Amino acid sequence: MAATMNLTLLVVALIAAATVLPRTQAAQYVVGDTTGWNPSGGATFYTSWAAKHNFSVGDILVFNFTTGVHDLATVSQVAFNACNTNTTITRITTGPANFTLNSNVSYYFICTFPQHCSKGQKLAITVKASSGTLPPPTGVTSAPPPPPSASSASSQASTFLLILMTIALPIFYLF
Ligand SMILES: *[C@@H]1O[C@H](CO)[C@@H](O)[C@H](O)[C@H]1NC(C)=O
Ligand SMILES: *[C@@H]1O[C@H](CO)[C@@H](O)[C@H](O)[C@H]1NC(C)=O
Ligand SMILES: [Cu+2]
Repeated sequence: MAATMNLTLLVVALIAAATVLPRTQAAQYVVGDTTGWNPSGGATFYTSWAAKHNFSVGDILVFNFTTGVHDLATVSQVAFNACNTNTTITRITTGPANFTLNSNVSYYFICTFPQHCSKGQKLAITVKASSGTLPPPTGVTSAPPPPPSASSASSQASTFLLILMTIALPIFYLF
């Protein structure tokens, strides 16, 4: 009876681990969802879209746009507010574009095609601090699903599994 309960607890723990661990990996967001990256949503469309999500270091933004019709530039906050397209920091001209949020900072995205930014094709993202963990090692490039993302996540996973094994082994010896 006690052994059965222990086994139940073990199964519950394993299911919990399988559920929790993938959440430490980077998330991927399609900017504007089905609307994609263009001014058709109106002036506050991307402000509303951004407000619906929490962004963390390592997350990836997918900007869906047609090459030659739109582009994706990062700019300063001042340039963002003024829709100044002459002082871009980075610029991607080929769509769709994936942009990895590498740092715990604010990112300001605009389209540099005439009037697109002022019509609402602009997105400000604030990447929130990772809760209680060390800052990610520099130069970490986390791809979407394949590699088990940052080393902090994988070491957390290893520690968790080690603890789980330590608990699980004596339970197995009960049988
Ligand atoms: C974002 O984080 C805040 C504060 O932790 C939380 O209240 C909110 O539900 C989160 N939103 C989403 C979409 O996860
Ligand atoms: C962007 O991410 C999507 C989904 O993971 C992937 O299919 C696509 O190949 C990526 N594009 C680039 C340019 O990396
Ligand atoms: Cu545009």
